[in-house]
Amino acid sequence: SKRFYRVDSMRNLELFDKGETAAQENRWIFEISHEAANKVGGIYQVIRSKCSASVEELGDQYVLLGHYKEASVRTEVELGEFPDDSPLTATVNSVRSFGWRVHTGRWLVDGNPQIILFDIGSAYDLLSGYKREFYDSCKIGIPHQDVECNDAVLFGFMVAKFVEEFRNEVLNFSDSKPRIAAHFHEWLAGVGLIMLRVRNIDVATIFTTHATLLGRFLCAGAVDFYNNLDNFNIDEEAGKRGIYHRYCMERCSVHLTHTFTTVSEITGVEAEHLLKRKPDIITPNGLNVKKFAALHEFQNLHAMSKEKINDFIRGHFYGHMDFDLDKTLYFFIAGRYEFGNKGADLYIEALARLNHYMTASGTDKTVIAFMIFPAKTNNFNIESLRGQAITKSLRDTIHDIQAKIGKRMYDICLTGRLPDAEELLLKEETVRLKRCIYAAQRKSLPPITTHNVQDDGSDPVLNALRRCHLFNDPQDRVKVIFHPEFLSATNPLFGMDYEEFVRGCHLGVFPSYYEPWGYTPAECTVMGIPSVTTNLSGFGCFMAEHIADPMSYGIYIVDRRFIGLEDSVRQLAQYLYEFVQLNRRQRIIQRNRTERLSELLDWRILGTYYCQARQLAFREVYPDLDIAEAAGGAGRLNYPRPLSEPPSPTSSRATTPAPSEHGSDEEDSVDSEAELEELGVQSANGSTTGSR
Ligand code: G6P
Ligand code: 1S3
Repeated sequence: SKRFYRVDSMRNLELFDKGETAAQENRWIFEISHEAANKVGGIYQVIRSKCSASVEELGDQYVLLGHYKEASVRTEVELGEFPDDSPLTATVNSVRSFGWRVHTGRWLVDGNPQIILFDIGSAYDLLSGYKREFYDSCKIGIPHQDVECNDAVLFGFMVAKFVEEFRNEVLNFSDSKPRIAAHFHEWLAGVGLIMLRVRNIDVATIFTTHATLLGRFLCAGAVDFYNNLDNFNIDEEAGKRGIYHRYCMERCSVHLTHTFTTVSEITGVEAEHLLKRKPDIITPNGLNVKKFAALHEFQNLHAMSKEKINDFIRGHFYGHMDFDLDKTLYFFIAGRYEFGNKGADLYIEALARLNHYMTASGTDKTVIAFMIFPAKTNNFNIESLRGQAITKSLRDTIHDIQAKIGKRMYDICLTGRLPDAEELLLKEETVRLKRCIYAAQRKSLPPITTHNVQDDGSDPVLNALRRCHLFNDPQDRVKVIFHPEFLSATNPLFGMDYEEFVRGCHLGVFPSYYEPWGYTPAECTVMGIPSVTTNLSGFGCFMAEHIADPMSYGIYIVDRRFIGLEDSVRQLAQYLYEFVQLNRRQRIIQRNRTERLSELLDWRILGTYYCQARQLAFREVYPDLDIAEAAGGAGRLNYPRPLSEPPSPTSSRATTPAPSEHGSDEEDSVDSEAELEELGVQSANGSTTGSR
């Protein structure tokens, strides 16, 4: 199973010299995607987060090519021309002379890379000619009504021509033979790769798929996907779904590229069956860890963000605040609204069981489970807005009274005596408070959704909540809130962006069925928030490979591959229940451990797989050139069982942070040296131990 990749300590010779080596070698890297400076989904996150590491490695030898979308460009890109002595400028001028609108500048993200954006509208007249050439060269016909594919053809032809022109121009700028790599992401960008290959342009090509078209479709239906990978009649399945031409574009890109990569081993196996080529290398997705790094502050950030969520909860549950916020845990699921693929079905089912376990055990804890998926809505619902208004009014009233009491107390103390109770809180202030308290009464239950969902009757999350009877009843220990919109700082209910929200939660729950990588749990990890993932997600498998006991590091991996659905639900419910039983100290220890995994997900480490992928392609295209090994050094990144864990086989079952011997109260003491070390506090013998 390790045939695809190994994580090594890869501070290799060509990394991080800001492109000096690349410039000496006349080596140029183009990265091509529709999502460059264009926020659509996961690929945007891949490219954006990688920019910093790419520029550290390649400097201005690294160039992004993307699709010009005016609205995105306005906020994401600083437009401007490249220097006159750059071969890029000569190439841009050359393609502009065809009448094409080509915009250049720098993407306003960490690393600030050069970006070239093609306005496909300016080549629209050429579409039918391009489609004909495409058909003649690879026999793929694009139906005229498929606008997305038409756009892909225009973009692909423009990119291919640009790279071809660049290949010619760059010869005028250097005596050494150029090495050019063009790295294409996903089938939508594949036409450019196909055209470079069929036109025999001397460029090394890499193609990365982040999911297969057919895989996503098949999984969204009720299909036992992973047990039938070799049984599907793939041509027929693509035809039945009306995506045959798209699937052909994808498959053609995969077979024509010099190096083929996918983001995880599991998607590699999928590609082997559905695209009929085994990836040459796996390129796992990283993050720009520096951006999330809060050093020792991340625990405080958790507490601060949690307080903001508490405020929202006070408003949402007004009239029903019969649970203790200090003993409340926040869970959440978030992502693209693919109910089954993202495992929302499993999450809700497991929450229902957790509710039962908690009620039966008589716990005084409460779980509030958020579901954040964008769905069609008619704005926020009145009840949610009213809740926030009512608590705000109470807060403001108390604030006002508090200030007045303080002033009265001061004036009375100045006279040399202590105030009586009735001098402090006046009758009219009691009346004001009573009015607020009466306004905060309600007969109805707190809503299970914050918005008016358009397809309320058929919405899968709402229906699952109804089926499982999760209605925020007072006796429920698990309360639920469906927020059918992505979070933003301007949100009138939360006023928090996604990152801040995640920091304030206790556990991210992502029990996906179809998840080539899965950025959501990875983001939790670098913020020191534990999460649940599965052995069908690229991220989950990657973590399992590198961490001896993922659970004690706050990575819970649900088995969705080798056991049945009912058993997976039970396992998830059990994980959630075990998590609920941790006391505060144990949660703090676990968050410290989770955050320590960040290095494993840093592009500065994982970017090396991109390096290796390019080198494989370079070797094929330029066999006569001396190409250095990308992955050097030893030191496989490995996370052993934490020190404070009892050694195996005592814990034959992987454990969460070892429970204290003295019970499990919230403020339980931390006894062992190792646990003190985990907490980063002064130990009994006086030495200060850090968590790093
Ligand atoms: C962080 C803060 C602590 C706080 C704790 C709450 O660790 O630094 O001051 O007590 O969060 O943790 P909890 O898991 O209960 O939200
Ligand atoms: C895909 O986006 P998705 O959420 O549709 O690409 C992402 C980036 O590689 C990946 O993280 C995700 O699993 C895929 O599914």
